[in-house]
Amino acid sequence: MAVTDHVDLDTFIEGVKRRNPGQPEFVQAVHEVAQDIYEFIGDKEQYHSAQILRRIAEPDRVVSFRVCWEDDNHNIRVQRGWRVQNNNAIGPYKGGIRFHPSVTESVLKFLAFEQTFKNSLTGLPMGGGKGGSNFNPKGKSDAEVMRFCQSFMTELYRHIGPDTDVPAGDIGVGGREIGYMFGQYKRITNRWEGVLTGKGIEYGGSQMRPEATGYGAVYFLQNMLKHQDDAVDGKTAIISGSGNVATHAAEKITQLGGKVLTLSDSGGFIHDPDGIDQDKIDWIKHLKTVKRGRISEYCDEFSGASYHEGERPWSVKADLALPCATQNELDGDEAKAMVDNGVMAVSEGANMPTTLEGVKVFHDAKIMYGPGKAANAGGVAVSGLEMSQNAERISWDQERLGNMLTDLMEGIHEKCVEYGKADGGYVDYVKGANIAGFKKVADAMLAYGVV
Ligand code: NDP
Ligand code: 2IT
Repeated sequence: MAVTDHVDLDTFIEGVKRRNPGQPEFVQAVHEVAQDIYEFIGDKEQYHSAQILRRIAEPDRVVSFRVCWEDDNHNIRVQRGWRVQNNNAIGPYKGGIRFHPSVTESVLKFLAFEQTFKNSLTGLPMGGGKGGSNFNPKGKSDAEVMRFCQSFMTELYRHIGPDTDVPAGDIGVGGREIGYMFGQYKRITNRWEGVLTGKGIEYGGSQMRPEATGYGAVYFLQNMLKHQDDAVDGKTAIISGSGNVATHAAEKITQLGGKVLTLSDSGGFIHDPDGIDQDKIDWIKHLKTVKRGRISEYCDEFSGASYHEGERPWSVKADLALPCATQNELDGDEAKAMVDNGVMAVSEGANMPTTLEGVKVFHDAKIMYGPGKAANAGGVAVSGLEMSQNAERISWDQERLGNMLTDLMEGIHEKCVEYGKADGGYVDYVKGANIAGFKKVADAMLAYGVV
């Protein structure tokens, strides 16, 4: 293979920007990874000459399609759907589906890119993908959501399959939506197969999948603290979001003896100085998944709590922080306020919730900072186990899956420490996750030659 001229990091990023105009989230995610990968590949000529990073940062394919559906008032509505298949070097494309009005091709490309590294870190054979639509499920009836999901799957089904691409849930896609989409796939193909994960227990879902991302983010936090001879017990935590990931993160923090002070949604955050205990978490789960209400309603139910409209929870003083809502929900100024307030560890349940400036603040302050691609990998890891159970046509019990999840998160933490340890006991978890995730994918790509 010919030795190519190495482009430097700045030139590489300029190229990414030029090739992806109007896609800031995608450029941001590639930038964050490229900084560490450039350092790692340094003089390793094989990665340069095979253009590995350039190839991982160019999705294998992006499928975009029209999704028509009829609302309850008989209006015909038109949405856009996508599936980004980023890389399948180490396994079938794997990653969630997001339904949210903010979904764009840029958002899904960043998520599919991140997913490639995250899935590699789990050690399971899964490539990276992501899909979704700008459909807004808020305020829609069950029947409308069903018709939308069926229409979405009527196009998506031809691009996916249990050995090709296995989607799952993400923002706006939970058990209800997975049920509608799986039902439509089965109906069109006449095949019952593990084509989606996050399914209901009655039809091939895995124990622990609903809990896995939030619990996993807390296990990652626990591992970071343990590495510094510390623990969750007795500490306070600020958490954003109030969906699947946030409520399960809150549950595990509480179980480990921590006190959760905040949760949020896109309208604002609630602050409960008495702590959001298990009864309150159960009430929120019901509010969000059954009543489909707003987090502000918490203050009508529980006295002593306050609602802060249009604000994010990062100004509340606490020991631990878990951003579990969405991308770029924590900026440089907020990160600085957190560090000044004494936050000692951050574990990201969401994908890329911290801006590049925020990451730099955490890094410079040398606090424990677990990036999403490592800290929230428990969800997709249990999805991988759901795929294995479906392929074998068996179901493992909750205890077994619970143990597998804790082991997987410990393994991911170890890999981050291996590649991210620095002087004075500090661990750069971003660097560790990026390099460990990259290496496996890159070496598989080298084995395939130029494909
Ligand atoms: P849910 O739809 O269950 O919950 C999303 C939560 O985030 C809601 O509280 C929502 O508030 C809030 N939110 C969404 N968009 C915004 C926004 N633009 N600004 C402020 N708040 C917002 O999704 P999940 O809990 O599944 O996902 C949360 C995060 O975790 C995402 O980043 C997702 O990619 C990531 N993740 C999820 C995994 C999973 O297994 N589900 C796995 C790994 C990562 P509102 O109700 O107002 O919309
Ligand atoms: O971001 C993620 O890792 C997810 N939304 C879960 C993906 C999956 O395939 O379970």
